[in-house]
Amino acid sequence: MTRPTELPAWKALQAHQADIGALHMREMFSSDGERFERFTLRAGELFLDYSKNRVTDETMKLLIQLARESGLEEWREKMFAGEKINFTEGRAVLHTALRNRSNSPIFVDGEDVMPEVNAVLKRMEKFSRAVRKGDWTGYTGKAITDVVNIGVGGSDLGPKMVCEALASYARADLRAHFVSNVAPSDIISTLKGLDPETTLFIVASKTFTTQETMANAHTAREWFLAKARDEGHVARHFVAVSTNLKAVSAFGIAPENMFEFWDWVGGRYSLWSSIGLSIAVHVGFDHFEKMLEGAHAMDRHFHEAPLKCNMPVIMALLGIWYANFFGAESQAVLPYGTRLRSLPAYLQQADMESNGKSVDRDGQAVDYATGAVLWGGNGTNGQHAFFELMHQGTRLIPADFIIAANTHNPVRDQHAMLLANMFAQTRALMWGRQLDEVEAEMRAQGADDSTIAMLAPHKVIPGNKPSNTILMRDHTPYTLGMLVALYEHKIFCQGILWRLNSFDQWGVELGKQMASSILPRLSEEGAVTAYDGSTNALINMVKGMMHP
Ligand code: G6Q
Repeated sequence: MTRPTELPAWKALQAHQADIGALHMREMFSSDGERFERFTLRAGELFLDYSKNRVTDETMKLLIQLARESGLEEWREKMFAGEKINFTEGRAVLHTALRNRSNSPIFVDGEDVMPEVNAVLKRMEKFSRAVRKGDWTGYTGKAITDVVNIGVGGSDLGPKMVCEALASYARADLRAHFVSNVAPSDIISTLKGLDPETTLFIVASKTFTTQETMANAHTAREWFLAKARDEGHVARHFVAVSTNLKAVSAFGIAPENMFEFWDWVGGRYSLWSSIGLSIAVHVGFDHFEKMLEGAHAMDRHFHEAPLKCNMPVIMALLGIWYANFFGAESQAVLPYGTRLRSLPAYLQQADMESNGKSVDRDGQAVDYATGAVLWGGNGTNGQHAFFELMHQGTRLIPADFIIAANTHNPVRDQHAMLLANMFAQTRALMWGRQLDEVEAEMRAQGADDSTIAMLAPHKVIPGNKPSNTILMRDHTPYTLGMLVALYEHKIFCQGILWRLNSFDQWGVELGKQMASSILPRLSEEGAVTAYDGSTNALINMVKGMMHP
């Protein structure tokens, strides 16, 4: 397999970077009145402005050529067709089937998965409607008021992010909580204030063997039984979402209270499956369905749009341009507003677990950068914290800004302020403030020459910092579905161009294995000697510190 770095387009991009790498976006905008028109695109209800990037027509042409030479279009077909592109685990990658609202057949091992997908959706609908209407009651006949999703990683981050993002659609009398950390304070502080009679637990685990989730689920069960007493009441308060029927039954949850999903749904791509049950209960199944529709619209766009006007493709290519040709090490995601505050954490998993790999599909060590460090936070808060490094630090940090034109909570002109701040940041990052401008401003304010000489260099903002702006009219379940699917496909494209398997996570598995091996050592008699010097010593030290 040809390495990406050996492709003609890669080499051409290297030469091109040497030509235009130092060009300032100020000049690009000044010399081109139509830059915005050419470097923007729409996909359904999402609009992308990528004109504030260090690209020219030639850059985009070469990047598209790189995508072609990497076989992106062929790989895209393979994914949608249900081929087992997650070859290290022998699995198809079909989260797109979960939101396939057109219901066209999708085959895995010769069998159409759509009837099963639809059947589980129907069960989710029935269950979530019953809970919301108060038809599904707790063991004393009271309606459910609190839903606690117990899961971690892919079985937590998605539903949590979506429930927060769609809080405007939720009912105040049906709250959602998320317990993920094995640290006891997580479950204990969540249970405080909850009533076992009106609390429903969703134990969400694809494997149903994850140590943290199982521990939290057992703690929740004990807490529940301390009041309910009778094991027979568990059925009304514990449901499971899993692919592992045997383990679910062993836990004591009856098969009729288990919502299934399948091994072709990766954990970090699972919020569209029954892992989204807490979403359906908290914001309603209709809204959950709208989110699936939005994601499906993005799937179709990704599947059908030509590469040069394909939003996930363009975003992926821009990321590669900076990571591999400018040496950028990270990517910031900056949703403006408060509802999407957990989007960076969600995407951190989606992106870093997928493309944080260093061997290619042939098992060869890569000699080029792969997945960027994804980080971020919501604006305007970030402006008062880490943005300084983006403006004046030594690193190049491409950033995605995300905002809706309208708010669910119109109050005074606060949303206009949010918008103004976001525009100010993307503009300041790109335009900056040059030395002569700083000097002129200081002079106008009456500063003397020596003060100007001393202060001016500190006030220079170099600019030329790239950003994308993703804009939508309203923040709705539909646009949220589109947005999340946009990033999923962006990650897919980058994985293909970097020649990775973006769908396994052996690093995560290793951590799980080691934790299981270490746990019994903590209560074992005598000194631990099984590991390396540091690990042994730390375990033994902690054993000496633990309260009896
Ligand atoms: C996701 C990862 C990982 C996984 C969690 C939880 O792609 O595999 O984050 O989701 O480790 O796993 P379970 O759902 O099996 O408990």
